Amino acid sequence: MVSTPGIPRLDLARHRPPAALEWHRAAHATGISHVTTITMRLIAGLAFCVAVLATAPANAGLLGMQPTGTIRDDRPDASYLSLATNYPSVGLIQNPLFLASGTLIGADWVLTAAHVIVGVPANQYSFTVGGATYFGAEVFVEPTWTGSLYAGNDVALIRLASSVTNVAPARYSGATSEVGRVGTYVGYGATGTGTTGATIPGGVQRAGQNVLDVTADFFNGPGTPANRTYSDRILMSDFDSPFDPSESSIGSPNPLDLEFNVASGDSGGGLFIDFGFGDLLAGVTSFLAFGDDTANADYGDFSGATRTSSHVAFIQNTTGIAPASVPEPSSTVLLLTIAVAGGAWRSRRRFVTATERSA
Ligand SMILES: [Ca+2]
Ligand SMILES: [Ca+2]
Repeated sequence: MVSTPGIPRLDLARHRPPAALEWHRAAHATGISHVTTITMRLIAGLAFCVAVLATAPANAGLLGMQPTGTIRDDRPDASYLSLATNYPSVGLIQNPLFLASGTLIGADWVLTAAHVIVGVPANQYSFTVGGATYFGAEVFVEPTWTGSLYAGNDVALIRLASSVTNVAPARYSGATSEVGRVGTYVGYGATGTGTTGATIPGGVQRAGQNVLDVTADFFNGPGTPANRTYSDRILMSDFDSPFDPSESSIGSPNPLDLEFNVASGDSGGGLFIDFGFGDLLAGVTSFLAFGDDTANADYGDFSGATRTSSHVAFIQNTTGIAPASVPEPSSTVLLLTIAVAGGAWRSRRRFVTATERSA
């Protein structure tokens, strides 16, 4: 164990909600139209704040007992824990400051978030997977990482000092058709429900799902804070509530059966997508975004993950491991894809038009 209990979590500073959010709250109380409400939710989202998801380690007892990630109030914990058993390649990372998550992508390679790498010797990173704990030999941070969670470069690799032989590595994806698909987030973060937010420390593997509604550049616009640009190298989903559709900011307001939001400790965890050929690792959990002054992964908050498809060169050049090959779609599937994409484009266009009208 290389962790040091008691170090504060590394959440970024929490800011007051923007004026636009206050406007939303006031207007919503008057019962205005749904379209206008969505528009204002978007404006609130434009100024969202983010928090990194590394978390202070719980004590040993909690590590053995507590589940992870925020879940629907009306779904059993067991369903999320059960889903996680399909993703044995996602392991627990610990460094001297906090616990986080990572995914085994080769016998001795772990893909995680750049902000999980904290500048200590490689052998102070441990990775627990398949019932055993391994230690780092080298760490590699994406060279374009500058510390900005908005820039979409939050990925890093740990080369383990010894190989994992009892867990099949995940295959990572270079496919760029992630938006609109269902993603499965897997990690070791804190837990709670969409109503309470994350209130219980992490340390146990959990998985949940969400639709990857947009890439983060969707939020660039007049409401974006100065000197900030949201990157299209980030996949975003929102935590939809089964009780209140107005919690939704992007995509459908209806939650998936096992709707989920990442929370502290899920940093570096895997985001998996089935493009039709089995689950591939398509993202690395990077941050929790929020527009309500509470970075607690409650309903209405967002999950942000760095796309593996944006970092194939870094991953392949460092590890020698190529992305999974995704077969070319047949003509029928291709036509269907175009039809779906056309529908999404029309939907987005209406959305943007509504925004412009209200501005
Ligand atoms: Ca959602
Ligand atoms: Ca939504």
